[in-house]
Amino acid sequence: MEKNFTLHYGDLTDSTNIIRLIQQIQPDEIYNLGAMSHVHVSFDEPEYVANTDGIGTLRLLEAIRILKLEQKTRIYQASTSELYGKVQEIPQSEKTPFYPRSPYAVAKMYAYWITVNYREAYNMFACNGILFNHESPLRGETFVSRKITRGISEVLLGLKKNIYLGNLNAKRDWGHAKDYVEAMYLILQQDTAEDYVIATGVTTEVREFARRAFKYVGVSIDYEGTGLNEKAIVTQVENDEWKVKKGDIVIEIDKRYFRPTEVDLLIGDATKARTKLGWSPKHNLDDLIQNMMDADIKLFKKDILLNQSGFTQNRQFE
Ligand code: F7E
Repeated sequence: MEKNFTLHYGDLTDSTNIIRLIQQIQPDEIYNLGAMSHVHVSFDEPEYVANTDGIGTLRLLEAIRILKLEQKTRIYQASTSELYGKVQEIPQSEKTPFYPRSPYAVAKMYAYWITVNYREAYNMFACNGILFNHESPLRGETFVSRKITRGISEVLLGLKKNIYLGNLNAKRDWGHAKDYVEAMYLILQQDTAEDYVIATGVTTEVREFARRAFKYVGVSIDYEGTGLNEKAIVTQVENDEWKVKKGDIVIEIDKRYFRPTEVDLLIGDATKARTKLGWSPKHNLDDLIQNMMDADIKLFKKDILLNQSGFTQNRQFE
């Protein structure tokens, strides 16, 4: 069988490793998605994040230059809507000024500009994709979308009573990761190296994401109370398979999930990607929620079956 995929050990904090790998592989394209990407966690390990997410990008760019691969190897830098932080403009486009609000975003800001600088200084094909939140069933368990779809699945199946969340007011422009990887690929296939915003142009509150995810599985909720006392309460259940009933409290607030500085509102303007790349998302938020809910319900049903047959697994992440 022909082998078309090889894994290598790599570490963005180790220049020697990066240089040796690139020398060995002689890649046509590099997609730098490597990062400590959890915004809240970045407040706890800011130096590590600066090293990996910021200087890590520099190490890749330098490796290409040291190896004289500037004219062969194209590089995509995973930039982020977190750069807009305390937004200076609505919606956010390639021209909107940055105002990062976390050690993660500050590190990514360095990575953004060093990518631009190497493109201009050394004529490298180096591009930033400024991607807004993109999710899928593969999303890490601690990001809010997955925390909600996993949490709801556990609640429905009677594995836990409720979900603890932080700031329900935050608004995000959520897309499906499947669409976004296509955009990354297209960015590196162009004649000229440029930076692009990739977004759906629709923004939704965390509160509404959770409401829609419950709704998809036939459970209606209402929110009551404000601030730390806000709760989501079940008002109707249309599927008697689920172990929830009217009056159950299914979402509560825990202040430890709030960030020292928050990004309140993100909504992207992907006009440039639409016009120049011919890119537009094929999936909307409801498609994404359905895909994630279906996958997580299946996952926990499988866990229950495994547990019943004597296997134990621990999926308790937050
Ligand atoms: O939070 C709020 C939270 O952690 C979204 C990363 O991939 O996308 C991601 O960054 C919002 C925030 O993603 C909880 O305060 C409420 O306002 O899912 P998230 P993020 O911070 O937007 C960008 C594009 C990246 O580049 C990042 O690498 O949801 N929120 N309650 C919560 N967030 C979490 N994690 N957990 C909660 O309980």
